[in-house]
Amino acid sequence: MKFVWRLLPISFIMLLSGCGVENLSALDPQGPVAEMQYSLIQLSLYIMIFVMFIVFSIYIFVIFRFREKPGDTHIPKQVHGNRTLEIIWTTIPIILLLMLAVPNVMDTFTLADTSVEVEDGAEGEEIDHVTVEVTAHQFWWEFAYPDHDIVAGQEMYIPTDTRINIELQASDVIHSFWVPALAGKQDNVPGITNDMWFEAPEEGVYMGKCTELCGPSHWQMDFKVIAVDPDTFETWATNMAEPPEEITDPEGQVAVDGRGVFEESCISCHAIGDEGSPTGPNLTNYAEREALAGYLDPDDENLEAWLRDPQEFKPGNNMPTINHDQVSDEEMTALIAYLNELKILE
Ligand code: HEC
Ligand SMILES: [Cu+2]
Repeated sequence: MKFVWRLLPISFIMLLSGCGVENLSALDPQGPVAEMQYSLIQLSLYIMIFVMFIVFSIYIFVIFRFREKPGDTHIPKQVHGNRTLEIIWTTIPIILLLMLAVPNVMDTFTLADTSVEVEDGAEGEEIDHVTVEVTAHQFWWEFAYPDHDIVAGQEMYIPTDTRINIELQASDVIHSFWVPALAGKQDNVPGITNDMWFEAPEEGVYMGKCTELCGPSHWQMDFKVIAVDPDTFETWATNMAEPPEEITDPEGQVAVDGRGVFEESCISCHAIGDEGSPTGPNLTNYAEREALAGYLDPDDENLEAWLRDPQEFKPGNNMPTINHDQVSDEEMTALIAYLNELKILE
């Protein structure tokens, strides 16, 4: 029995932290924005615990101290209209609210400030930054980098220790952008641009989610933020703009055939580099994806199953079924070999 009691707080912590999934926790903050938000959560939590402690102590004390005893007809002294008490219990909440309000308002301004000029003496100095325009679609994410003139799908590469200014947009319905370990959520609203920023101090994969119910496949609208060192980021950005042309696979010819299939059936919706349409996710670095369609293991089997029947995996998404009349089994093998060649790093 004792053992069960000991498990209770542990299971509670696991519930709070999203069952221990790495990097999907606001309680393991990474970078200045998440840390600021976490410390605000802590501040209000501690103030609440303090208030609860005082109130419950008085409550329990009063229950025992002033309960009716046998034969007791005495009515306790009434305090209605007692000025000293009124002043005390008005002042204490005011102080507590100020303790909450001052850091909250100050941090709110810091968090809302996506300008890149820091006042340093008389001359404004520019913060090292990257701007990313995040457009949410049913049910995938588009990341455009206006300074680099590139567009990426599903996975947002960022340099470490650099301010990432985010401009949130949506193409269809309201979505919400949330990378719990890096920053609080903010909505993607059609026709409106919402700003936010964050910084990732460490290299790694940070999981992201859409947190606004946006349709039947809302729950699979996952994405990743991949933080790499600034040099790798520059290589990535350069190669995204001009992906390597040559196919290195020993079975190169198959992949070359696959490129033909791609140009016939897919390029009307998917771009490689800047060639093709932005209707679907950009596939320039498809073979480096952590996940297929946001949440599937990106192996050949899943890829083929996805292409043959995308609705099976994400009901209501906008990728059409690729049937056998359009792409034969042989062409499918070639197409998959080509997609597996789409690497731009290393
Ligand atoms: C009519 C437009 C359209 C056509 C044609 C199309 N796709 Fe797609 N594709 C999409 C859309 C939209 C998505 C995003 C689906 C989602 O996740 O909601 C997608 C998703 C994908 C994904 C998953 C992307 C990722 O980042 O995980 C792959 C891979 C893919 N398509 C490959 C292909 C291939 C290969 C072809 C050609 C045989 C093709 N698509 C044809 C629109 C299209
Ligand atoms: Cu969504």
